[in-house]
Amino acid sequence: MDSIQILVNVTGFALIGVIVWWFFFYKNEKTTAQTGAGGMQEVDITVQGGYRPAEIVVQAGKPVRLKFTRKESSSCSEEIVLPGFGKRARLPENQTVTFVVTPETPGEYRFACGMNMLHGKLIAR
Ligand SMILES: [Cu+2]
Repeated sequence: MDSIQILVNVTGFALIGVIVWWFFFYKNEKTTAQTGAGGMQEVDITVQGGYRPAEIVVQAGKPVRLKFTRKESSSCSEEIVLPGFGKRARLPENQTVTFVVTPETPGEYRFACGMNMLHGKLIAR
């Protein structure tokens, strides 16, 4: 093997490693909603190529304030849909859009972009 072939092989193995890591080991950042003044659960979500945090642990039966701030111009994330709560809204760039939702029963409540490509969820306990 000449040096180009070695380089191609090393690069290929490195890419395989990244892909394996992504599928099997990458975990979404999980956050527990903070309880703010007035006893309302609150969480700030940054929208940029996905949702950060993408998994939010909340208490069931209590209202949660979700504050989405979209920090990109990509059209993919311009809409947010919370099907479990019948909510949908546009996310203007660099503005915060707030929802108040109440997950009535324990379980998972997903949210996504308008194309259902970016995903996140509330985990109500
Ligand atoms: Cu999208």
